Amino acid sequence: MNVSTAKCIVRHPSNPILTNAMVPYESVLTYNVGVIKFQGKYVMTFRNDYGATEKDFDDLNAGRRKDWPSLRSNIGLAFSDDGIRWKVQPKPCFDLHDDEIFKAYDPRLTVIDGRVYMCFATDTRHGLRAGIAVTDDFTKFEVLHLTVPDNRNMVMFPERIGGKYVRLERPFPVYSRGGKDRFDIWLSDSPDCRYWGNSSLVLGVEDVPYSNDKIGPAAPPVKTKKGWLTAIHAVDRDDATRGKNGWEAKWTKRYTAGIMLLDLDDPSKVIGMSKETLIAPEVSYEISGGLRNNVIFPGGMILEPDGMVKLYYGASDTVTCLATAHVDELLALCNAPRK
Ligand code: BMA
Repeated sequence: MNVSTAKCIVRHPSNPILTNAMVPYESVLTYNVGVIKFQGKYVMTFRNDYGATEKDFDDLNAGRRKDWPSLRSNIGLAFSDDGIRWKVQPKPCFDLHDDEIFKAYDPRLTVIDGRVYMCFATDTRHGLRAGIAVTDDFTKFEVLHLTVPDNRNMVMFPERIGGKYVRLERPFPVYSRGGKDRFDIWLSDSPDCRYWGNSSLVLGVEDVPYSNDKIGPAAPPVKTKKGWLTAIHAVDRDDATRGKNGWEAKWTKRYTAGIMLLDLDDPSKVIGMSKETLIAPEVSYEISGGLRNNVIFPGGMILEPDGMVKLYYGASDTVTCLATAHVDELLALCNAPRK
């Protein structure tokens, strides 16, 4: 499968914009972020993996150790004045673990009615559950909701639609989809952000020409005149020719980013979608030197007043990067109908 990055995408020259060297507490991987503009600043929450070093993985690869280093995760917080240069705060802002929940990770941020909602994934004893927490100050978080397993990659729309909170999500159906990854994007709504229902299918993996495995929501949607513009991630897998690529023993998947447009009034309706990838792994920090090379995992998208879009993504499950494009070019890629 040939994939490439759309011509309108510009990778920022300062990439990677977040690395573990910028984190003042234990950290080995800093990736998969949520980003918002809030109270005059850019705010980022990021997945911070710790509990092992690059040397542990080198030792594993060289046969000097046998066991996979046990990585733990918490969620870090960073602020920025320009969305490019980030200052990581002295402590992680969110850490969920108890007898049932092992960890929370992959945070995505959305501001709704002046409050900050953070969607996240959790690994638990009884499966993977997606959660939603709300905060006003990034210090105190109230967990409003956790799905039943298995669900992940949840993102919220930045305003209520038809009076309801709305989210995109990615459940993991197994039995009815052949017992392997054939995972799709769904939408649900809620009157209060705690009880969710009215679920409907938005996009099936078979509708995405550059995926042969699974898809998922990536960054929370941004509102444009033509519709809700939102990034997705898509996986293509090649077990026959891909082997070790990164610190892991075997990594045969590739994660790319795509872009689609949803109807403003009925966001379960896809009204435009690029048939080609938006960002494919191509440059050094995306294709080499990481935990799992060839992973582009967007989690934050900001539409600036001048029409430029900032897209933040995890690269190689190791660092965080920024790419930009003009909103009109992204809409053109979606072949948006004229309104
Ligand atoms: C997904 C999640 C992400 C990760 C991606 C690529 O299933 O675990 O956190 O970035 O795989 O490894």
